[in-house]
Amino acid sequence: MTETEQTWTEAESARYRAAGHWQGLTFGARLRRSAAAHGDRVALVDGDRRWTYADLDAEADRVAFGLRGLGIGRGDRVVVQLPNRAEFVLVWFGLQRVGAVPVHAMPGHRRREIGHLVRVSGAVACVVPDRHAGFDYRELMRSVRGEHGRGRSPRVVVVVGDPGQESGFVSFEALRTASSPTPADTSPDAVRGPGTDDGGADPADVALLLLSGGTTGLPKLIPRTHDDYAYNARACAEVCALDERTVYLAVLPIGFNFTFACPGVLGTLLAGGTVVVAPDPSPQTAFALIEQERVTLTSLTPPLVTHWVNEAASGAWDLGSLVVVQVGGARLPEEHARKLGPALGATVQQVFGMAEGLINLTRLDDPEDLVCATQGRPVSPDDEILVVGADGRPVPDGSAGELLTRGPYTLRGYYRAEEHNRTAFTPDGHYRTGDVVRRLPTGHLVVVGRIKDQINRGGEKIAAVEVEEQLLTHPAITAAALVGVPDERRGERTVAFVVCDGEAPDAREVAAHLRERGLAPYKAPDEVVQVTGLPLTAVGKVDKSSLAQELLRR
Ligand code: J2J
Repeated sequence: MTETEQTWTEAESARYRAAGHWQGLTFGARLRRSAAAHGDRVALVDGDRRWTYADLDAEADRVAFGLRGLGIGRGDRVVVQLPNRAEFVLVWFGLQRVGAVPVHAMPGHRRREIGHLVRVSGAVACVVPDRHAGFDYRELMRSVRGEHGRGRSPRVVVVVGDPGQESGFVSFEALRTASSPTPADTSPDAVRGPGTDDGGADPADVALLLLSGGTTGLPKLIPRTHDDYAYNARACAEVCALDERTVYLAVLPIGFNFTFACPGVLGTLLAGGTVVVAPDPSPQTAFALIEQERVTLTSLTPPLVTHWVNEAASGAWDLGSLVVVQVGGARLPEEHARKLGPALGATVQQVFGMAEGLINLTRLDDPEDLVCATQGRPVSPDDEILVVGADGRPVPDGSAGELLTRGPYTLRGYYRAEEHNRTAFTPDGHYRTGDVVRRLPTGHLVVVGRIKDQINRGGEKIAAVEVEEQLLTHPAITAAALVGVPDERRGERTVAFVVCDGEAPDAREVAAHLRERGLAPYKAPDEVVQVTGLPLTAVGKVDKSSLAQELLRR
């Protein structure tokens, strides 16, 4: 790994290789193998468009050819901000084929987040749709490039759809067709030279950068290597018993680690199954696809569960193909877990995961009580788990403490974040998750709380500090604290407690201000409450729990 200072030790790497976790294959090479093994099987479905494994492999070559023509190659970072469309997968494997590194952005991200991702990663290009959900991503890219001044970074913007007239903007269609390699070029002998599968990438290289939920002012980037990320996907695929007959429906944003690799898109493709992309997460859209494509596996966040249960109760849909429904990203209330399986006629699996690595899954044959009341156990026998008290010492099983972890697919350092890394990890390399858990004798974990200053709004993570800093840029606000309070639908909603000169702006005005500042809309507080001062703890920090309690009392 070249881009992070902190990585696994030689001894650990050797151990993970010897155990067969790290297989020494890049994603570009894996796609080539899949095409050889499953050529005629359907790999990807988007509406009435379908790609076999052979098609996907050939498409990756075409995209790679176009990327090389733009001067994009090994180690180059490229921000990919695409909604749930097949193009996400085509672009992703095209990038892998030249050894470039996709940076997974979310469709909801705006100028502030994308600008930050471009700056930190040093991205040479971004890939966006023209428009999606009423928003023009070309405008976004123009303002990101504007902010970066004369360097016009990123240099290239690839647009799925109409690129418009801006210089440096090219259409995805032009990229993949401009000068397709001739059949002679793609014959096995001509193409299979060194580096033609993956631009010469090393399996220990960073293959992609994921975005952390964040606890600081700006989100951190998570480096994932070919070896570790493929293991992440394979280990989850094994627990979920994926095979060639698996049909996975991508309902949540496709760039989300859960959807992409737990086992998700990658796990399914590595097993020879079929990935179907859902353009939106509504049960109507998803159920129609489940019927039509005979979907066997999908994944949801808790807020979607109630909608799905209600729609299934209409009896209008044939969901008989569904075998497993995963739920994760935020705590699933036990009552909802108990209803979901019978409502959909499928096995429920709880998923407690993180883009940083560690994935916990309930097992398909776990007794109902474990499935409904725990968040699963680690997928790898080499995941190391510590549950520690405030003194950093392990607490007895059954007691609550902070979850620390290290293992074959958990990061050892954020990307270009040396200072943050000093506190985010223990000296012996355990990642401090900030989650408070209890461990049962079976090894299953129950998430009981959180010590990180992050709000989990139905699976969407919001770093309180990031929003507070932006709130302070409002002319009327002199002090601010963002707090998560219990919410029926999302688990938590955000309340901004503000101290103001004069009258406080209302939630709508605050949202408009934050939008103006370029912040993703989902980070705007659900509620704004004016207070005369913020209560402090004994050590002088804002006492957020007393603010939340005060609100509940009112
Ligand atoms: C409670 N909190 C949970 C759960 C995640 C699979 C599933 C989820 C994510 C994800 C992911 C939770 N109950 N079941 O990447 O691959 C909270 C914890 C955790 C944080 C990670 C995956 N599942 N959480 O949500 O990186 O606080 O990943 O540390 O977005 O979500 O957030 P994120």
